[in-house]
Amino acid sequence: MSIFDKSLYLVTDRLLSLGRPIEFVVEEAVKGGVSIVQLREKDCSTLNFYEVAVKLKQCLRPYNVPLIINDRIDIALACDAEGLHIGQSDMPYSIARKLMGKNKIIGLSVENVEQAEQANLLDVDYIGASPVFSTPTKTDTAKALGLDGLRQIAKISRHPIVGIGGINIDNAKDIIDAGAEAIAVVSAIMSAEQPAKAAQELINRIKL
Ligand code: TZP
Ligand code: MG
Repeated sequence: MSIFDKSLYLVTDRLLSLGRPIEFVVEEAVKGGVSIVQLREKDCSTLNFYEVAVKLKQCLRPYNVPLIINDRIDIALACDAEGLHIGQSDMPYSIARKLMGKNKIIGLSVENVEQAEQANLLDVDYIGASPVFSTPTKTDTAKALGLDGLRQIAKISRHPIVGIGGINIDNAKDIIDAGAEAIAVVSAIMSAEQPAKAAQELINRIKL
């Protein structure tokens, strides 16, 4: 069974954590059933990014939950993260694989069917279908795929698919039914009053 099989993937955003430390929200979310965590930082120093990554790595180890670093391969290597997530304009996959090694997880965002076809030529561990729905959390995205776009990608992709963008308790199951193995959320957990409960409810919904 793949680690992406009907899993709940949390992507962090420090601005959406209601003032709580990222590691607090992440640990609560993991207690609620999150099984993969991506540290995504947009506006902090390298030192701060590295320090949060090390803290998260320590916090996730007892739960056996992999830490994926968004974009910054230097941070992923420095904290010995389990994986790296790259977008279409980030480090090319072949270089990322060479630097990370064959045992690490590498995920690649795809925004349309053509990019998913290209990803079929690469040994990425998963693709992130992005964004499924438009979302205020990230506005500089490609056009939303919608469930139809996600279905088209699922039809042709040989990789496990993680859906991201605008996913919440009401549409979580639709994402799995459209062919994704996992759902990735930011605000549905980072901004939840009770992140553990929010995670548990999402998991219950997708495991149906
Ligand atoms: N990549 C595509 S959409 C997105 C990212 C990081 C943000 C998703 O945030 P939310 O709050 O789950 O809609
Ligand atoms: Mg990126």
